[in-house]
Amino acid sequence: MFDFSRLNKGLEKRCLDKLKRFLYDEWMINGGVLMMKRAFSGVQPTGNIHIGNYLGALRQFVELQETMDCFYCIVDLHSITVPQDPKELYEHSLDVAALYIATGLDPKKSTIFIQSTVPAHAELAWLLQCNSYTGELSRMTQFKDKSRNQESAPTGLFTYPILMAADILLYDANVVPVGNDQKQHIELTRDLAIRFNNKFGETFVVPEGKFNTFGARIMALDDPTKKMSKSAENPFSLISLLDTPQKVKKSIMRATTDSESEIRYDEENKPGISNLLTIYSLFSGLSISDLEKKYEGCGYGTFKKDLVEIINESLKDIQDRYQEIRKSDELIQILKEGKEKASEIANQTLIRAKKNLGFVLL
Ligand code: AQP
Repeated sequence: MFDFSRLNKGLEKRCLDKLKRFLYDEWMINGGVLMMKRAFSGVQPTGNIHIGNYLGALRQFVELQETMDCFYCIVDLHSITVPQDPKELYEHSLDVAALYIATGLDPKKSTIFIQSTVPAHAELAWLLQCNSYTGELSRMTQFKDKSRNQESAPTGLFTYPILMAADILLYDANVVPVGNDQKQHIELTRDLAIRFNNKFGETFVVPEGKFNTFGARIMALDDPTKKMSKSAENPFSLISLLDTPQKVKKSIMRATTDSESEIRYDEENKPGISNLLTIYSLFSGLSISDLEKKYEGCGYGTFKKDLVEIINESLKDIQDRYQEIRKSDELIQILKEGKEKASEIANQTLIRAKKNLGFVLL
């Protein structure tokens, strides 16, 4: 961080104008101060992280920590929008934290914390709720999907996109790395921030979503028209980062394909094999066209067997690291430090919002 306002005014302006032309995407000038941009994202502890979460979101988290000031959260308040077994919720929250680290997040570079340990999330969500409308929430497709076939859905399921907006806005995040199932929620967050700023004065940074261009939506293995999901009923529809090699093999060998045998990327006519090609490409680093050439004339069986090996190799490293960290005191220490750092920043934003709303601050 460099404070240009310490320079004399003429020099400050010249330096800033020159710098702006050379700034990388990851940097910004805020109030005369050159700063790293900030990223925020989270994962729900609704089960074990699957390869969709990993390829669509977590790998981006790890990349971004090299160039941005990153805050990554285990969003337990979101997970209770659907029923959770308390014992499982507790274990899954620590599992997700350990998996964050096992997949490459470095607590020295990223702030890792559990959402419910920072009360400002729930408080800001209320302030935003009072400035949002049932009409805009009714349009959220995730609410429609998750409440389908329920006569009366939990209120939290309806309002959680506002909690997500609060999560992001509390940290003045410029960038939100997510899978593309979250596009609509990021748009809502932007709308809420702009509305609040217009009504009550500059309060929030308006964030942008960061979506992978490829692999932003990994599909379910048993039904490639639906996204892979932690809470799916069929365990073979997903591959969790903690799955055994045998479970990975079963899931891939059973994965829905089509009646042809040609290994070709065609999302519309061959969604199953296209999904498997995407997964193969992301784990191996080989392009889709390289894979199509490699498997020309081979049947689905050979392709699937190789894919099982590639996935198992990648998961082994993650699982070894996970075993080391999961039961260690280090994990709790990392989460405590994350809570402290996150609270400091979140409380500043919350105070700004309350002050602008006209609340008495004592
Ligand atoms: N299938 C997917 N492909 C790519 N990215 C995905 N994400 C989720 N599913 C896929 C991204 O992973 C991050 C964490 O997701 P989440 O835990 O906050 O909630 P979710 O999107 O609702 O994920 P699940 O797995 O489907 O959980 P459940 O079943 O509990 O609802 C997000 O960035 C998400 O975009």
